[in-house]
Amino acid sequence: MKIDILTLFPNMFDGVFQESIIKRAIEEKKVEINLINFRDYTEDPHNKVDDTPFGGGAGMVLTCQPIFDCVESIRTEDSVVVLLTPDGEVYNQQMANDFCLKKHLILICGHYEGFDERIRSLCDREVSIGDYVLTGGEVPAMVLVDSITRLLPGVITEESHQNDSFQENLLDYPTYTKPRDFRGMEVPEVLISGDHQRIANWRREESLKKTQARRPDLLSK
Ligand code: 6GU
Repeated sequence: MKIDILTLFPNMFDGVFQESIIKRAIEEKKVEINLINFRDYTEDPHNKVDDTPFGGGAGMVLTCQPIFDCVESIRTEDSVVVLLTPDGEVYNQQMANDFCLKKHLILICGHYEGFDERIRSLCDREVSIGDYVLTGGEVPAMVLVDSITRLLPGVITEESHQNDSFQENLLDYPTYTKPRDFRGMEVPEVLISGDHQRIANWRREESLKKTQARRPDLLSK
């Protein structure tokens, strides 16, 4: 998969893709990530990418020209163009599962006070990562890249995402490792029983209990 990230702040991504699983996925060519500064596409003599809003109001608004020209120069029939914006569809595991099947994602990071409404017409999807306000779409783009990359074939073992929280609209069951007794807190007996059917039943039960207690909204889906 190829992911192009359109941002005015490519340095914000330093480090995030240079550690751990994403780093390995890039090295193993499971994913190619390009940071594109759309300021490079501006035709403004002073390299401007924003302007004041028509009708008045505070702040600067990203203009159409640099983003249109940038997207039009990189998009193909295989591209899915995603705008990161707090008024987008709220991101979830189902959307990650869907995006991980695409060949080419173009992620557009909004910034400043906003962007020209006509930029939405370029995009196939608009995505928010939750009901709170961030300074821009960069952190959300990192969230999408991380959640999508880990689902790509061969990046982590298939089994690891089978059990993920949210994969069936259920939260994960509790896990334990050695020692069996830590400061009097003991590992549930069933996990040491060696009885795989009992363990599977217990995990399912614990997943359901936790989801019921913490996220009953998931169970009604
Ligand atoms: Cl995608 N952008 C911004 N600026 N804030 C957000 C967001 C996106 N998702 C949640 N908050």
